[in-house]
Amino acid sequence: MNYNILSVYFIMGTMNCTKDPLKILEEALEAGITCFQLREKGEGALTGSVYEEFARACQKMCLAYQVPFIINDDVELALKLDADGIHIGQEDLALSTFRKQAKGKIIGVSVHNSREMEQAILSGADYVGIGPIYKTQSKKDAKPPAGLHFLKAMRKQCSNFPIVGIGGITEENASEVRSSGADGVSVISVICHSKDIGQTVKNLLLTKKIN
Ligand code: 3NM
Repeated sequence: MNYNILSVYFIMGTMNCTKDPLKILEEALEAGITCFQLREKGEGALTGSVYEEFARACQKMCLAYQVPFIINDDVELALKLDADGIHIGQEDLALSTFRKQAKGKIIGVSVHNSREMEQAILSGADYVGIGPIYKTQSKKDAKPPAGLHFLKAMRKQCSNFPIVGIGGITEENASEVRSSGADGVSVISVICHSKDIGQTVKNLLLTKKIN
């Protein structure tokens, strides 16, 4: 997997949006996000055919911008739509099912401790999401912030493995997340709630490893 796709990794579901989600996605794609994950989860999430239609619309847009389209958690839909990949949590345990059925696709796994990190790599993940780095409002069952300390420790443990940081990341703190070992930053609210999505994405793209 090309590490560069993790650089500015936008995650969104309709429940994260206060304006038209497809408009938000289009603005983010136009500004240069490097990856998109559909995460239609939690209160008010779309289901059934409406969910599938929305997913197809997101996929079509990502394809137009040549940006990978990843689906959170839903192996069945990811296979049905021939998505570019799937992102799973520790509870989802879908890695082997997806890998068997979808060779060459991207698989991301959320990890919260050293053992989970090791397990994800052994199971064949392509990248891991480490978080929440900071406090987040976007995930109700988020664990307490892991901080940069954990990120640094995981970078040390696995020197070359692709890592994306997640949780409470903003234009202001993205550089320190990169400096602590993340190959990219994963964000929901800083883009979904931005008054100027184009500028926010550009600012995130400009953030760099310091040192
Ligand atoms: N996963 P925001 S934190 C989807 O820690 C998600 O695994 C997390 O949203 C984890 O950028 C999180 O608005 C929410 O903080 C990230």
